[in-house]
Amino acid sequence: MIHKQKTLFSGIQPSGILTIGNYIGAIRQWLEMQNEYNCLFSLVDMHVITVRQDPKLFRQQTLDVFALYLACGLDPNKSIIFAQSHVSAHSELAWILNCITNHGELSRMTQFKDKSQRHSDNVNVGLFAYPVLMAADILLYQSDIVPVGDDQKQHLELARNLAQRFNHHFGETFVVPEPMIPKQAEGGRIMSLQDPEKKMSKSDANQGAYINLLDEPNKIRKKFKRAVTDSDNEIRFAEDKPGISNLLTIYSAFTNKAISDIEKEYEGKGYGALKTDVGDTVADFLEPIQQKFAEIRPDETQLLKMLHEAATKADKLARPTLNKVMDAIGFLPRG
Ligand code: ATP
Ligand code: LTN
Repeated sequence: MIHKQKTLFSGIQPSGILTIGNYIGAIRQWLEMQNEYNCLFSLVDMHVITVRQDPKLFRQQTLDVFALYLACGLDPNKSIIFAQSHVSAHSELAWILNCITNHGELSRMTQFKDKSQRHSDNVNVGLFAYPVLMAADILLYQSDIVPVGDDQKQHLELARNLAQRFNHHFGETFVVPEPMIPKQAEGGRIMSLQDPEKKMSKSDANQGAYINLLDEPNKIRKKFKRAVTDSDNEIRFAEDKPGISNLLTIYSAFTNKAISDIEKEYEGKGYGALKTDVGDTVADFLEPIQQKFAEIRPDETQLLKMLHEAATKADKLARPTLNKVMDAIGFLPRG
């Protein structure tokens, strides 16, 4: 179905090379959506600095992630693909939304609790207010739909609450966005290969825990071979078998086979066979993406030009919302 009039917003932090978790949980949906909605896909770089970054590396990584978006098949002629820091309305709206957000609702956020533990030497106010900036990203474009992985459910709920709260106090201003989250068995939450109770994350200190989209084929195979599983040797999707269930989810995502069919296919076979096949499948799937990345990544001038053009388009869409918000609050009009 075509929903040309509907707006979709999503973003990934360029905090490292994307993992297959990001691909399955987010990008795969984006590729389908870009033909059906008015899409904005952002490199949410302002979110990245809530954790300390090396400036040189950060700049490179942001271009890496942009080139990866393109290599995966996101099309700048169909969607607006831009860097959050290039559109200043994001931080302007975030400040305003900060002023209608309660301290208590932010201190309940799981990601904040997680990250402040992991970066206990740098628990900054930005990390705390991160979900408010995310709400600003979404509300600024009057987004109808936000496709994200399961870990972002709580943040999306906050964005909806803030939209409703603002509308209630200052009059109808924002569209209240709907989340679009794949179920866990459909890849809403891909787990770490080393600790299948934890989500796969590109900033994991243990490289064996994730497959990134630029990992070499042999490295991919090795990481899957070493994936942590249980010891009963039965290939079955079950809550008490998080390692095997995760491998089944990944295999299903990259082959489009139903998990129940994969279970049948592997009846009587050992974990080794499944691990080898998942490794081969993922390595083969990523090969053309890696080739495309190698082609486009070197031309930084071109990449920047594309980002600048997109930022101009995003800015044009964002300004009217910001003006409306500022007017509703009672700021003096600008000259
Ligand atoms: P970081 O490790 O830097 O916190 P991350 O790898 O968790 O990052 P984000 O940039 O926070 O990734 O997330 C980008 C998108 O990818 C979000 O929509 C998020 O829900 C989705 N995503 C991230 N990790 C997973 C995962 N393991 N499974 C499914 N979706 C995921
Ligand atoms: N918080 C998200 C990234 C993110 C995002 C957004 C996703 C920032 N702004 C707006 C969707 C819409 C994350 O860490 N995964």
